[in-house]
Amino acid sequence: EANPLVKDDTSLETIVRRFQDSMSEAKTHKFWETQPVGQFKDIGDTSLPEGPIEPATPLSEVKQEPYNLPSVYEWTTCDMNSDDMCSEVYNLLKNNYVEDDENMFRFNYSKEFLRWALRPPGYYQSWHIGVRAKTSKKLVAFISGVPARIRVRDEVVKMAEINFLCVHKKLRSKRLAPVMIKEVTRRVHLENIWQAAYTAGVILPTPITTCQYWHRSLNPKKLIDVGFSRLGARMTMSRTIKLYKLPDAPITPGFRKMEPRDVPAVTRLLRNYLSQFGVATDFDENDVEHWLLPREDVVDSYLVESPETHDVTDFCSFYTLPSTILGNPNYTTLKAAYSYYNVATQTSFLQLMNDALIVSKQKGFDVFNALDVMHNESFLKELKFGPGDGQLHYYLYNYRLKSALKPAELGLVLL
Ligand code: MYA
Repeated sequence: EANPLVKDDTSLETIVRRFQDSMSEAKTHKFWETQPVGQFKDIGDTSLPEGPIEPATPLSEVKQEPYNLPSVYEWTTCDMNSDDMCSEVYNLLKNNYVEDDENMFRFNYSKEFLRWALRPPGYYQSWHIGVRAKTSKKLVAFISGVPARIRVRDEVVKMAEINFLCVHKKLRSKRLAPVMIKEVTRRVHLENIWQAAYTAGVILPTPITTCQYWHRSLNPKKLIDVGFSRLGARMTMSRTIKLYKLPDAPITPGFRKMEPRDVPAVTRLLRNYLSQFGVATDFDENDVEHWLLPREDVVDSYLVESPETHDVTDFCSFYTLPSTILGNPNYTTLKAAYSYYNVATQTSFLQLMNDALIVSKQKGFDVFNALDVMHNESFLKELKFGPGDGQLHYYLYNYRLKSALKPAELGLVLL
């Protein structure tokens, strides 16, 4: 059956963006050309070795003072433990962060989500970097990093995960972003870390892989009313609602919420699953406790505990990331769940993810989103996900791969 989602790949905007993307290698990148990242001109050059592009330098050689900002701005370190500071970051992002190509929706990460995302084990406050206007003290830009271990092939590399780069709408195209990226790089270097991972909707030199978002309608009527989806050809509203109907409760016996006592078993399950991907997160028990234990309205994790053996055999998780609906008289917020890490060993992957859809529907989400990473391809079509118009490019800083990965070879989800 045809999937009636419109955030699909046939809109004029999408065709135009695809064309622009196809031209992007021809563009010059005045900033990115100066950085230790894979350059477009080197694509396909197999003589270049895999690994760090430039060596670590002695810490004494790292620049000790912050980079210069235009004189009307100043650096500020954002203490996410402070409610006021957290609200400032929240409001900057709520009004200025990522929108879809048609400017209909804008991410609205919650304060609790930001606290979770920015304070993992071993985080550095110095990597939560704001820019203020000197006279008004208003926060006008932000960039952040958190520490992570990421395995590339056989090597586990200490990295920074860079996220939430945002410049106020009124201050765009003034080359603030390159200064912010250089400043976060400097502060990461000061902790003796020389690599980073990040994602972006734009093409930069050079993606390690390009993933696609898929969307599973949970509340098709609302999605159509707000313009996220449209009725498919030869579809009525009532047929569409019936198409996406789900059972009231999960199907799999032993399916339950993850609890603190499950951390060791979930860590084993995940480590084993992630070991097969070319690039993947290297989770230990501390990481699993932080990133995967359920937190209300932030992250949800479920597992299957075998009713006979009490072994934990399967696991699924998703995070909560609403979007503001821009300029709609009837609705303000789109409630979206984003697939995070999922592992099936005993239950079929299809049934496990169907149970994830069922619980997310029960929790009031309008849509369940998933990237085509890891083994996700195997459930997307069958569970009535439709391809979205959003591409997500994954990047490594100062680490070269000999060749790009397929999305299915990637075991990493950034928030
Ligand atoms: S991705 C989310 C990014 N945020 C948004 O999309 C929110 C809405 N947009 C904005 O706030 C602004 O448009 C931003 C750019 C701030 C994105 N990643 O200041 P400019 C390059 C990297 O005049 P503005 C996320 O958070 C652009 O190609 N570079 O532009 C991960 C050009 O360089 P070049 C980007 O529009 C971030 C230059 O910036 C991005 O006012 C990972 C123009 O600067 C982008 N998303 O501001 C950051 N967008 O001429 C990299 C534009 O060379 C981390 N540009 O093409 C690298 C690792 C660092 C740590 C290393 C440790 C060892």
